[in-house]
Amino acid sequence: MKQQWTQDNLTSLQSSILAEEQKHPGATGEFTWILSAISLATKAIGNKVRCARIQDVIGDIGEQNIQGETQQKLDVIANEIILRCLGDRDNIGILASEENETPFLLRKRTDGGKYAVLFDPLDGSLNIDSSVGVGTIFSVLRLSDLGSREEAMLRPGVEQVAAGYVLYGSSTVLVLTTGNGVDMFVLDHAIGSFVLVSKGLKIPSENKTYSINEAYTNKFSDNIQSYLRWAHENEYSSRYIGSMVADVHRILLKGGVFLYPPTDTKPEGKLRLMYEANPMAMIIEQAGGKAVAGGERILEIKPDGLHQRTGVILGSIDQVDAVLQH
Ligand code: P6P
Repeated sequence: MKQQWTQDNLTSLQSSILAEEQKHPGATGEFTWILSAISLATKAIGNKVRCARIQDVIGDIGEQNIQGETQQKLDVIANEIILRCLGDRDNIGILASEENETPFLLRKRTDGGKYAVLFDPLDGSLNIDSSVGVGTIFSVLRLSDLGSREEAMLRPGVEQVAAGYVLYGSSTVLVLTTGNGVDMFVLDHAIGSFVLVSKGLKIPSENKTYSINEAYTNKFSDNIQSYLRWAHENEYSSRYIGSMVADVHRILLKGGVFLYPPTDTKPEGKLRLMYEANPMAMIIEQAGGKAVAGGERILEIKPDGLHQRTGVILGSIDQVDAVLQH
């Protein structure tokens, strides 16, 4: 199906979300309130990413985060920008970040804190010094009756009410789903707004491209190694950037399959379930694709920890199935 690109009328992120909310009687517009904070925060982060090397934002801060990864200056800056922009949204009960060991319990559900927003503030930040595309990934959950306690947030990905990412690449692209398909916006710096460029994105099939870090081939399971041998013998091409948002965005637009499987040194996988795999899986499924961890649907994994990791295989249904057949 030919990709539908809409540039004939100027639709901003806010007007697109408001139009969507009007389809739901009783919608209170509080969703727009959260997404406008995400829009503001990611515009500010994009500005910092674009000024890397001009402003002193490159390099690490000499400390490790909860993940045991060296924190980059921009990781901390991006994290603080998001916490500031989202923190004063009075319908957010919990904020949870890759960069912080424990979530921020802002307000109880009974005090209006109805949503949890989980995010990776700057995924792929180790690539910033070489100007490779990096991104912010976010997931929105409605809090259960457990109020603002952490358990209220540990819900399977099928319960997400919204998911999205912002790719700070050659253009600044926001991809968003609120459960009714996937829409894509590009930041028009001339007017300072994310403008709608595609509604109802559908992931193409029949693109024989895989995206995986082949340096770990000998550490993958036998079935992944068997798949790679088969792909090499069947005219597949390989594309791997090492920045999940950039790799997944390419898969969303062009098709193919992205894999970050468990290895013998990372038996639970590397990517985090709650704020990387789940939001990406919701976007890919909403675009007509498939997202699994081994044989299990990622969105049905029952989380038992905020920072738990998972294997990831996601992309076009035909390409994910080609992996699973090995
Ligand atoms: P590797 C970036 O550090 C990240 O978390 C994802 O953005 C990316 O997909 C993955 O790790 C790359 O990991 O082991 O291939 O460098």
